[in-house]
Amino acid sequence: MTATYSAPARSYGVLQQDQSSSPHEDIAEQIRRLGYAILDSGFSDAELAVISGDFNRMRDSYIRKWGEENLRGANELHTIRAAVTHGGPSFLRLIMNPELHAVIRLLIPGKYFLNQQNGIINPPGQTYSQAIWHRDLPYQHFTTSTPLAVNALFCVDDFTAENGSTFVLPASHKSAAFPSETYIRKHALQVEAKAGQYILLDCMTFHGGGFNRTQKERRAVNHVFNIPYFKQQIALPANMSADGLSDAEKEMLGFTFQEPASLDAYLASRIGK
Ligand SMILES: O=C(O)CCC(=O)C(=O)O
Repeated sequence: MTATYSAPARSYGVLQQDQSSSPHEDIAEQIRRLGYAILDSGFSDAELAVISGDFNRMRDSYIRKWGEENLRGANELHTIRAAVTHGGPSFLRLIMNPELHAVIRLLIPGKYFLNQQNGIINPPGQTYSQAIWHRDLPYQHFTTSTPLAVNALFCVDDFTAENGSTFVLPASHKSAAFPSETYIRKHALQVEAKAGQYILLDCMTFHGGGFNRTQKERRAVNHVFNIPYFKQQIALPANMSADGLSDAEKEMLGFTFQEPASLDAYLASRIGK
């Protein structure tokens, strides 16, 4: 049993201590130490209603375009890939949210950009592709001193224990291997969050969706932001126009991180640097 009386207020033998002087720094520290945290997006109720409506519209047209049976056959029926390339301005707003970047900037020093943005549906009473333990850099077994990528799962609906809110294995980004079954049984934790919040993870934290025991779908939009050395899940710049995008938006979507196609192009990109 874990008792919850007051923790010691003083320490001895401490030569180094993290400092935190803002809510964003508190969140960044929790992600560094435990691998997960919750962040308020600051979107108003009216903005959340628009995002919710846009999510449904995007999903309907995606299924019409790619076909329900095809998507089911590919185990993709509950995932809407590359949302920003076809879903409209709400999805760019989710990517560029200032609260989100106030935290990611503290976690990833230097440049980072969007690797992927996927709508995720946790369907009632059945399993789905994300409901199994995984890292968002899957098949990778190593640890790093700072995150190489950060996962931001935007909750379109409330995430509750009943509707299969996300499970995390706290601090699992600190060990290369997937933990034992006993460890998982004892330490897996289900994170509840409100619509309009992001569940943030160090991308190496093992996590997975829970089982939705309600009658309603539970919707989310997942984002992975990574250092510019990784390729995107789907090449976003090749699938959307840069017209009307600011320089910051182009950078975040990867337009400025494409690998030069030739030596000529590489040398041209270095002129004046
Ligand atoms: O749906 C969830 O709760 C988890 C989603 C997830 O694991 C992912 O998109 O990587």
